[in-house]
Amino acid sequence: MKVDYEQLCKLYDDTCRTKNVQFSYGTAGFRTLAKNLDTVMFSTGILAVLRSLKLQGQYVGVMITASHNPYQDNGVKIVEPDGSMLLATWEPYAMQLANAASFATNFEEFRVELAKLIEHEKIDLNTTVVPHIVVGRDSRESSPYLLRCLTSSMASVFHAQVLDLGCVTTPQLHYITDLSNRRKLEGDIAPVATEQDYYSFFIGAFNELFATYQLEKRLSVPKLFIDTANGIGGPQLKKLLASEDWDVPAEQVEVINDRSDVPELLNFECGADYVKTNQRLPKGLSPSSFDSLYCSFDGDADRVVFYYVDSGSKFHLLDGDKISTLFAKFLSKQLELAHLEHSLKIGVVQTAYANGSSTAYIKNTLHCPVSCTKTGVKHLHHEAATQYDIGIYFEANGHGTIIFSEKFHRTIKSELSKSKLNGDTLALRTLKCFSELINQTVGDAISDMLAVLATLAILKMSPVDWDEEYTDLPNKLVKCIVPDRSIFQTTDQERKLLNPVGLQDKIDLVVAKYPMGRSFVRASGTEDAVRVYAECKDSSKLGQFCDEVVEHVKASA
Ligand code: G16
Repeated sequence: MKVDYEQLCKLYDDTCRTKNVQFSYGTAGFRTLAKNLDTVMFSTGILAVLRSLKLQGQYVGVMITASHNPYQDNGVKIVEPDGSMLLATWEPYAMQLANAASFATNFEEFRVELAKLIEHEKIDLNTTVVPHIVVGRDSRESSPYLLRCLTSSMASVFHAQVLDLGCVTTPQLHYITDLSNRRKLEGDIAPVATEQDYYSFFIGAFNELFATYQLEKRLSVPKLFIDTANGIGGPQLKKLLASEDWDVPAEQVEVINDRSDVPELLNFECGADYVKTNQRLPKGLSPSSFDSLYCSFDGDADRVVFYYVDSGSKFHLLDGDKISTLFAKFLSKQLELAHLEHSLKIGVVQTAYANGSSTAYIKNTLHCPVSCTKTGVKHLHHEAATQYDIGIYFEANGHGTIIFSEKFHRTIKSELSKSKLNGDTLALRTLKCFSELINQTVGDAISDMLAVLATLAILKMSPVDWDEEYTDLPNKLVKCIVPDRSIFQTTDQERKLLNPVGLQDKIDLVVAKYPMGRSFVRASGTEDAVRVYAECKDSSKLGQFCDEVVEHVKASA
């Protein structure tokens, strides 16, 4: 490959307008005001190409999104060839390269830093390998311009082949990256993966699960309302609902907050983050129908939370904890029915935000192991994939999926071949279908929603039955704006503060006053804020409890 440095220099000068800003690769990649992202996009495009070269030209994904953030923000993250998040050891490179572009006074200085990275990773630029990149973006107004900053050097300087998916959800980008690589392995003539593959695959798995139980293709609730946060989830979900193979009656599903064409409406008083944080209905919904089920996606459709309203007009949230407990209950039972409970290990992964009641329910009622990791699906995903054969992970905010191990697939295949001779295969077939219905690459609002709907239908559970499995402790999440959030450093999976010194002791004293009290403080990795979480037994004391912690945070900041 002949790298055209003259061209790279020109693009650097034209593109990198944001200078002398320190960038960090946070919970979900780079994320900040869209107008400050040109430089980061430029460097991230180069890094994605280097990652692909390092991996012998496999497809590497890049998604332009700021997910739940307000419409003025944007962001970017890199996806590994298997659809997982960028390898942790490459995150520092992403930062180094972005900051080199930001602080360099000329192209030569940037080129020196780039050369160091190439040498450090022993990437051979004199290769015949062609880098392959898949790019996608959510519905934000700033995304087309940022896409140009991102991709400008890919083909013209590094001779990369770029597959531009246009507007897609984040999980679609992850899924298509993974599928493109699997197809590439099968031979060069294999067609590149498309959005249509995504719809066909997940609808197919949903239909098969219903067929396995000989269930009529109807939802178990009279109606499902889906709030798509005025983001990219709206149009993409509608494509799924319009697919030939989707045959749930149209009158059972209504998509609301689907104005992805009005940029300012994105995540505004709607969507998963709004509903979870405020514990109330989103804009556009009134509690008209008490036997309906509702759900909300976030701006790029990688999170989902459910809810319903009871006959007394009370709002009930069925968040990520409730989703993971529903799946844990269902899949544990299937393992038992298949007599595999001793050979395959099922477990749940949570973060500090998980409601204390959910953790107790998983341990004491379901008798499943529970792990706790830091916030950020990359941490949960890793734990789920390495510790369990069925690793269920959900953040309370609705971001999660289930990872099925190689051993799981081998075991199910072999048991299914044996049981053909012995008769009852229902539980085995259920486990197999479920492992296909759940997006294996990343948390996915659409796939998670289908899996919840199928589970409720099979178990014949209403939203009330689901909710009544355990009762959440009253809880509150507050965003606290401080001058410098980087001083808030944590330990113990973010459950305790190390810095500012002395603040944790003050929080502990507050917590001790409230029965079943728990509180923690951490800096957000996606917004310029510190998050304060509190839960306790008595809902009438919760506000005061949270306020006391917030006061200490503000005084220490
Ligand atoms: C991202 C991450 C999630 C995380 C959330 C909030 O979600 O993918 O794992 O829970 O940010 O993170 P923080 O509290 O650090 O701001 P999304 O949906 O915004 O991509």
